[in-house]
Amino acid sequence: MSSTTEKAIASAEAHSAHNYHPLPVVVATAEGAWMTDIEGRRYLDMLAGYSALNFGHGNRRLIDAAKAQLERVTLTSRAFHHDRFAEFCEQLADFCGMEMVLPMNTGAEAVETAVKTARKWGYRVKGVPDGTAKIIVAADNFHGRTTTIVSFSTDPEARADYGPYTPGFEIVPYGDLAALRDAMTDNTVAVLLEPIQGEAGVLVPPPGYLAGVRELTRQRNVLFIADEIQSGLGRTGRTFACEHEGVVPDMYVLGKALGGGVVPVSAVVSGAAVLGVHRPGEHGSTFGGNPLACAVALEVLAMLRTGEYQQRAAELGEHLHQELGLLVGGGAVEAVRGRGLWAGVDINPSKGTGREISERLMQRGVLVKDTHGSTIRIAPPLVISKEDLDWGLAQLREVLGA
Ligand code: IF1
Repeated sequence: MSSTTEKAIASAEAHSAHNYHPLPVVVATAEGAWMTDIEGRRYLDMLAGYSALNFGHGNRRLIDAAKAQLERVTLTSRAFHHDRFAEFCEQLADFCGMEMVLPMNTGAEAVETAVKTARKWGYRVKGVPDGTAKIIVAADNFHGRTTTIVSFSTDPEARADYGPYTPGFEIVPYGDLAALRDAMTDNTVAVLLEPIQGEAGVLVPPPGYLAGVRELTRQRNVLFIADEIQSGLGRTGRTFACEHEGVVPDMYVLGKALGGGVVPVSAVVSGAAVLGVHRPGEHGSTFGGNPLACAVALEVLAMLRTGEYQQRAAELGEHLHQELGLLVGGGAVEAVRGRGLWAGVDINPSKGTGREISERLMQRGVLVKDTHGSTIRIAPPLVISKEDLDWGLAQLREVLGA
């Protein structure tokens, strides 16, 4: 590491809370699937901002849409209408096959919105006695970092020392339909799940699970809330990860890629009977649904409408999983999970921790992120070329001595 990079990192450490432990790279510019650091070294981005950068860095269409909107109007607050709002909500609802949208900014805010909406729906529509609503979630979930959301996390790192915790959540093992059925009561208003668990290590549920959840929730008049913040909008080779099982939830929670890697944009999308429960003043956000956010997200939707990104993720994803599959059993890799351009790779601990593997990949010009000890996550921008993907995989093989 050179002194310029060292200085930049030392300064960040001196002046920011240590709630992250970033790889020692200081990015200055980026384009497509590539980032360049302050010393001119280039890196292949195999993380894509946890799927926020599905369309790559500096995507021309998205930057142009943002620039055009910057010159018109950027913020009005929801105290007034603006001329991109209706268009955005109409387009997003239609794109999701739903009726209503409630726009927010970050993923955690959208999850909070889903939780509040489900509770209110439970009291006003389902008829659950006030203050008794229960929401069922899965073990090893990751839905964000607000006080309420970490209340139903099972990850001590994310949860410890943040109590007292919000009640009203039941945790069941992910992928276990019987446990879910047993946990349901008359007070259950919703089941909130990631259709593929990201932070847990890109965990794909057993076949039939999501369809089973859909069936159980329908039978018990319970809302099925799919947190597609990371899995949605092309990543898995389909628009939504739920589609792999032909499942349509009652509510989509979207974020990350919806903002095109340009601005934070999140939303809850559902039928009118669900989001229709809110009345003026009962929920909101200063920035949610702002003109700049709507303009960028509208361009994201136009791009996704063509299906080309989903197809790319499906094709390149098949290639990625084929190549990673070859490493399994060879001593270096214990397991590979995922769908589309999204993989969790369990490294044999004898090869190093996930962090060590990530650092060695960084030295070779590839950026990934570890999770839970010996797992690394691979999620390149969907615009990555096959050649670049192959080059990145070659670096992984080198680092693993495979
Ligand atoms: C961090 C993980 C990824 C998410 C799902 C909601 C949110 C997230 C399914 C909240 C956010 C992020 C946040 C980021 C790390 C990251 C992450 F490792 F923690 F799990 F992507 F894999 N639902 N995921 O994945 O969205 O409020 O952040 O916009 O450092 O917290 P947010």
